Amino acid sequence: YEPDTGPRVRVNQVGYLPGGPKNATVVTDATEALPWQLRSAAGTVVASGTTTARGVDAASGQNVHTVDFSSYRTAGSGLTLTVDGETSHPFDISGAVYDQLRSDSLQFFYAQRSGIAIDGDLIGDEYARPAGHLDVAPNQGDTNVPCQPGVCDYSLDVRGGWYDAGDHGKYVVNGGIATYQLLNTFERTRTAATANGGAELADGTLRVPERDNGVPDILDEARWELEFLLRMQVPAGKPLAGMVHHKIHDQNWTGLPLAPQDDPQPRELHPPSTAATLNLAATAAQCARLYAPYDAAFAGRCAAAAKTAYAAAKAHPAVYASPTDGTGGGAYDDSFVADEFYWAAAELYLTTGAQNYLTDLTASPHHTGNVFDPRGFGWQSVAALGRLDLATVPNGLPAADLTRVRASVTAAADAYLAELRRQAYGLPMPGDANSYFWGGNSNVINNAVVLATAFDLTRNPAYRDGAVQAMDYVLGRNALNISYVTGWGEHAAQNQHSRIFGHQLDPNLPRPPAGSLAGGPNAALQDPFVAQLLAGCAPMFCYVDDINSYSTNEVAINWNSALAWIASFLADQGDA
Ligand code: 9MR
Repeated sequence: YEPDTGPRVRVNQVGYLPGGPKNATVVTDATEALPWQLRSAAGTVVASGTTTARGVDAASGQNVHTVDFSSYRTAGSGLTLTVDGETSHPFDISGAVYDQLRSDSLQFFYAQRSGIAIDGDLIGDEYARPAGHLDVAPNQGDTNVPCQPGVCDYSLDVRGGWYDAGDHGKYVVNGGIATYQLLNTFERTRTAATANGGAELADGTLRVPERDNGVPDILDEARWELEFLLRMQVPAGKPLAGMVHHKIHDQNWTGLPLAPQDDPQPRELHPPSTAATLNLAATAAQCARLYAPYDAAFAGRCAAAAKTAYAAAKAHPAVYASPTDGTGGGAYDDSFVADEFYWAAAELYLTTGAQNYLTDLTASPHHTGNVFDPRGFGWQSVAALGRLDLATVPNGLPAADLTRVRASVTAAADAYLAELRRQAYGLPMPGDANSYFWGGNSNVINNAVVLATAFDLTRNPAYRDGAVQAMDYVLGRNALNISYVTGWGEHAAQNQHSRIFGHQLDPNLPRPPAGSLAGGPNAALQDPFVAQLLAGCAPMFCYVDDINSYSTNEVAINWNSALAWIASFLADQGDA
C-alpha cells in the first residue's frame, strides 16, 4: 500500500502567523542544501533562500531538509513554497489563521451531544438528528440505566453528556479530561493577560442552543457534560455512596454507521472506580469556581459533589476499572491513581483554599515530582492538569512553592522546545515508534499546551513559537502530507471512525464536521484494518484516513478538547 502523499514540500496547509515561525520540511534525496522560493498567489517570488539538510528522519525513515522562512512576515493567501522542483500545497500568512478553528473545534462537542436533538440551523442540516438515548424505541437508555448484573441494585438517570468518540459510550475518566480542557480554555481567559480578555469565548460566540443566555458559550457546552458526570455519582444511602460509576455503554459492540437514536443495545452502568470518582471531584471543583458568577445554585451543586466524591475516593482509594471490561465499550482502565488524587486535591484547593486539600496536595509525590512526560499527558496520566492549574490559577501556595511550580512548567517547555528542534518535522515528541500511539495527536497538542502555558507565564516568544510549530505538524507538515483536522487544509482527514459521521459508508450521512481531530499515527497498528494494510510502516506513516481504522483515525472528545485549547490560545496570538 502506497499512500498518495502529494508534493514533497510539507507545510502547514492552513497557514502561518505573520510574526510567528514559518517552517517546512522537504523530502528529497539531495544531501546538499537546496534553493527554495516562496511565491505569492500571483506567482511572484517574494522570498528565497536555501534549505538545511537534516539527514534521515527516524520517525518517517525519509531523507529530509528543512526550510525556515520566518523572516517573511507579509500577510497573504495562496502562497506556495517550491524546492527541488516540487511545489507545496497553498497556504496563508494571516493573523486570523486560528480564529475559526477555535469555534470549529468546540462545535464538535455539540455534534457529539447525547440526550438532545441536534439543531441543523445551528451547525448545518446534515448534522441534524433526533435526541439519542432517551429511551425512545429502539433506544433502551439512558434515563433509567441498570448496573451490570451483580454490580448494584439500582438504576440511574444518566442521560446527556457527550458520546466519547466514534462509539456511543460515555466514560467518566475521558469526560473528565475533556471537560477540564474546555473549562481551562475558559479559565485561561480570566487568568492570562496574553488571552486578550476572552471576548471570543463570551456568550453568543459559539453555535450552541444555549447561546444568548448570559453565560459564556464554552461554559454552556462544558455544562452539558458536567451534568452527566454528576449523574454518574452513586446516590447517598447506597453502597459506595459518593463514588462515581466508571462508565455507561452498550452491552455489545455495534456496527458502523449507526445513528445514536437507532442504537437498540441495552445500556449498562459499570462499577464505580476511584479514578472516575476523582475525575468528578476535580472537574466539579473547577465547575464550582467557574460557574459561581453565572449560576450560584449549579456552582453549589458542583462544590458539594466535588467534596463528597473526594472523600469517597479517600475512603476507597484502590477501586480500579478492569482492563478486561472492554465488551461494548472501551475499558479506560487505570490502576495507578496517585495522579488523579493530586489533580483532584489541586482543583479542590484552588476552589476552596481549604487546608485539608493543601495538606493532601503537598503530601503527594506528584507535587514535587516531574509530571511532564516527553510524550505528553492524557486521560490516564493527569498530574499535569493539576500542575498547570496550580501554575496559572491564583492561589495561596507559599511563594517559594509557587515559583517552583511555575518553573516546572517552563522547564518542561524547554525540554519540548529542545525536542522539536531535533525533529525535522518540528513536533515536540521524541522521534521513535514509542511516540506514535493511539490518540497520539492529542499528546502532541498537549505538549503544545504546556508550551503555550509557559508563554502565558513568561511572555517568552520562543514558547509561543513552539506551540505554533506543533500545530504545523498537525495541519500538514508531516510525512503523510495530511492535515489531521477535517475541513482544515488542502488535504485533510475526512473519514474518521464514527458511527454518526459515516459518510464513507453511506453518502447520505455527513462527514465529521470541520474541526474534528483524528487520533493519528499509531505504530502499534491496533485494529485489523491497519494491521493488514500498513504492516511494517515507519511510525509516522502508521495512519490511514479510513473509517475502519479506529486505532489511527477515530474522533474523540479528549482529542478535540486539546485542539480547542490550543486553537483558542493561538487565535489570541494572531497579531504576534
Ligand atoms: O483513547 C484511548 C486510548 O488511549 C486507548 O489506548 C484505547 C484502547 O484502550 O482506547 C482509546 O479510547 C477509546 C475508548 O476505549 C472507546 N471509545 C473510543 C476511544 C477512542 O478511540
